[in-house]
Amino acid sequence: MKLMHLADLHIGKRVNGYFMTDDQIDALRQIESLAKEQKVDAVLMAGDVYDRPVPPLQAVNVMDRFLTNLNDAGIEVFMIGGNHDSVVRLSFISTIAERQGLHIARPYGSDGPEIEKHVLEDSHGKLNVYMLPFIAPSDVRRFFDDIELGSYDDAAKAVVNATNIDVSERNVLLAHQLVVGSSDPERCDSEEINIGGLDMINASVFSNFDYVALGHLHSPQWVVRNKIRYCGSPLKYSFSEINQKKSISIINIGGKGEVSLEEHFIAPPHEMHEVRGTMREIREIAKENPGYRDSYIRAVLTESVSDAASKLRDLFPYLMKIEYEFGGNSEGDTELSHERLQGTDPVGIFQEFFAKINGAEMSDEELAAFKNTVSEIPRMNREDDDK
Ligand SMILES: [Mn+2]
Repeated sequence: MKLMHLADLHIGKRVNGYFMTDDQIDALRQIESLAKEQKVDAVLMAGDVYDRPVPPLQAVNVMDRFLTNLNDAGIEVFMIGGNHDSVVRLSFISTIAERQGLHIARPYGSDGPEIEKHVLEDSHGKLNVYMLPFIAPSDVRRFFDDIELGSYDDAAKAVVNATNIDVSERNVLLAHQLVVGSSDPERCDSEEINIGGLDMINASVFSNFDYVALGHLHSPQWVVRNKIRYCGSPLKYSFSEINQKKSISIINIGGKGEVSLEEHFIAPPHEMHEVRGTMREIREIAKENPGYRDSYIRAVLTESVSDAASKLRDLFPYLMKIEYEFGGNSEGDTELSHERLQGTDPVGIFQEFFAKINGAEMSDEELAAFKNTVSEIPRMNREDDDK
């Protein structure tokens, strides 16, 4: 069985004010040709199909075209919603779509506590495809009154345990969560940061699956080699991804436990680069790199320049961002980096912030009120999505 694993398309996304839709149309065309050329049996789309719960019209049209073309080519599609999608909206009409070979995951819990399952078949027998759209503990609690579900890890464990998985058959799961194996994941700025790592799920929760097709992290990477993978986003969605090599993952599944990866590369219509220096140095860089005229550029000026935007735009028509770095006042001082946020709990970070702003520590009462609010956030996020 040949499965193309996609995720984090974020159709309709805007990066630094630029709508990426034309780039996305181009990328999807390349993906489509690759799927046909490689004769994949199915495409797995592991969440963040759109960039927002209510995507713009053009984004919906782009997705409609992509899915129709795959369907015309006889390629089945399995799709789940990510934290950016409205799972409810996405799965509208999924019962009818299913008859066409387009399987869109219903919200978790639509048919009880088990993960939604579909069955494919080839010469090796059955291949079960499980689909788990993005879940927070608050989405699953109602099924597990007797279990304390404090973390995303608890929630995922409960959901997997509630699902009857025949380990003698081949099992594939689509999920959109932060799954962590033995080493630290590679992260970037276009992902949503969840302070304190509350959303972390241990890879061992998914040990009964032969392959887990993940979405959420935008850099292609294995969580567990040949078993659990983030395919990454097909395009770069922030300047922190300049050095990432995006790819398209095609997964070959032979008999039970036989999983291998083919990585394919697509050419983005516009590359992404950073230039840094004085105006004179940047002119030099532009001369040495003619390709930068077609690239998205972040320019970091190390001196004050009058009318910098129009001067830079002459050099780089796709200029996305201008930053200044001089006088020791770099942007890094005011931003919380991934490194600083990792391993610190949200309460601790807020206490630090509160003390800095107010010049005094929080009272016990204020602390209790804040903790209470933090525990409500996952629920509030879900309600936001449903608006
Ligand atoms: Mn994403």
